[in-house]
Amino acid sequence: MRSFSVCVLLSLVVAVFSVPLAEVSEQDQSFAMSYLKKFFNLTEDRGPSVRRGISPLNKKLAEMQRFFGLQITGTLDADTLALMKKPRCGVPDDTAARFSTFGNNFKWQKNSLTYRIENYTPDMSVAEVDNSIEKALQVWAKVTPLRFTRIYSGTADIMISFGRQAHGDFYPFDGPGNTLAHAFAPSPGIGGDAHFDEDETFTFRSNRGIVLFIVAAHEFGHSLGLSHSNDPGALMYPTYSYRNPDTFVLPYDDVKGIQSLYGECSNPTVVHPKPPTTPDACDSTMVLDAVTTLRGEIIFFKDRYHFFWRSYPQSRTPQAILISTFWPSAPVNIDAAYENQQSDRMFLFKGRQVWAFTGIQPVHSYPKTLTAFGLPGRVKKIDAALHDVHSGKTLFFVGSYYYRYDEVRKTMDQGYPKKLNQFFTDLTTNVTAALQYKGFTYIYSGPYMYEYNLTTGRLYRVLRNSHFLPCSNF
Ligand SMILES: *[C@@H]1O[C@H](CO)[C@@H](O)[C@H](O)[C@H]1NC(C)=O
Ligand SMILES: *[C@@H]1O[C@H](CO)[C@@H](O)[C@H](O)[C@H]1NC(C)=O
Ligand SMILES: *[C@@H]1O[C@H](CO)[C@@H](O)[C@H](O)[C@H]1NC(C)=O
Ligand SMILES: [Ca+2]
Ligand SMILES: [Zn+2]
Ligand SMILES: [Zn+2]
Repeated sequence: MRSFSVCVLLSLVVAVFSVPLAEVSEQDQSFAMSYLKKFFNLTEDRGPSVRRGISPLNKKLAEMQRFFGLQITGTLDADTLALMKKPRCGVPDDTAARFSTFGNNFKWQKNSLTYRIENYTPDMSVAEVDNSIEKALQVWAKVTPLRFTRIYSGTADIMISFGRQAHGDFYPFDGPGNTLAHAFAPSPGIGGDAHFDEDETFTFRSNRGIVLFIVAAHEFGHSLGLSHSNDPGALMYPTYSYRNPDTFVLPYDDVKGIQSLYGECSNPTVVHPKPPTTPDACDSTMVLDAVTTLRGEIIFFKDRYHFFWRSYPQSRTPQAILISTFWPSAPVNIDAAYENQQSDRMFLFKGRQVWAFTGIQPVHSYPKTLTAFGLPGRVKKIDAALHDVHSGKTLFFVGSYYYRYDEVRKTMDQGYPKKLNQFFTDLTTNVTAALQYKGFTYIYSGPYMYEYNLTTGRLYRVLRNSHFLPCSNF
């Protein structure tokens, strides 16, 4: 069983901004049970923990919550259920941290491997499928001595096929949603093979379906001997997220994982882009891209990721989540963000464009240009934005100036831009992010955050960027 891996993608319903469940429906209960049986080895037998009053179910829930960085309650709360319903791969989650492998017994004993595409999905053109598969294998070849040769007949090391329901092994697919694909770890016979569920809608690069390249690259990770990582930025993370295939670079954690099995690239003269690492929310030197409230929570943006601050009674380690997990159409490396609570919209800015979302739903007619949004044409990008609930005005920070926008009249206020240090005294560098929370105004500049009263301009405190996060480093 350890050599076998299944990729399951549960329906794309994501309940992000959820409240604790008042009661869990019977359906959700049994859904959670089968999830834990499948991925966390929940067994029916009555172990010694039952006598101590902790049910195996609560223990497994806690184990799962620890793996995903959720608050460890040991109960089926809303966040836990939402995560269970997210698209994911079906390999049981090894509770070891970061990358893990199936062990040295499950790796190829050669560096030259063959693959064969046995059939095609009608969702995409033949050329698109060929390209997706080839590119997905090259993801791994680029960082290892592994080389892949395509064959058109006979048995390849990696046999690739599309099928629905029962398709010739003991692991039938399940119709649209849920199981997406599965792959078998290195071994003779079925080992290395990857099967894709024909009942899914695969796409070449659109975020409106399942990007075949991303799923194939993840599956081939299993075909080569990797199991799951709990690094949320890793390709081998259990849940599926849309990623742009044109800019995809294998993350650092996966590079370390595959190189632990096969060693480094044998051709080091080829320069590859630096593998992305996942930012640590508690790094005291981190400069955030943007910060905003969203329905009572605070979201911090950094690179391709966001972190949440939630009003939990208990603290937990903040976990980086890919921006695309919740907002597939949103940009990465954003400039600024703010929330207008009255219209229930979150705005994200990058370059000359602005995107709008209600919760996780994109707002029609966006993205817009900054000019269409009401900013003067000379503004090429903004550094930060914050919405003042009290006055209903939004402040835009641009270099050493700031603008004030009237959300009702949809125009900039007269007399702006103003010099930043005329009002926000003590700010010596440009603003990197801004936030209003519980009446206080927070201006982020580099790794610091300045706490102001927006009525009086009085500076109260200078704090670390991680002030709102449950970090123990300040
Ligand atoms: C699953 O749990 C059973 C019973 O607790 C145990 O015997 C078995 O080794 C576990 N399997 C894995 C793969 O951890
Ligand atoms: C601050 O903003 C101004 C205007 O956009 C720019 O010229 C300057 O380089 C920025 N300074 C820093 C330290 O980023
Ligand atoms: C800001 O200053 C005004 C005027 O002194 C005061 O009424 C208000 O309570 C202050 N706001 C905060 C958040 O302390
Ligand atoms: Ca399916
Ligand atoms: Zn997987
Ligand atoms: Zn199969």
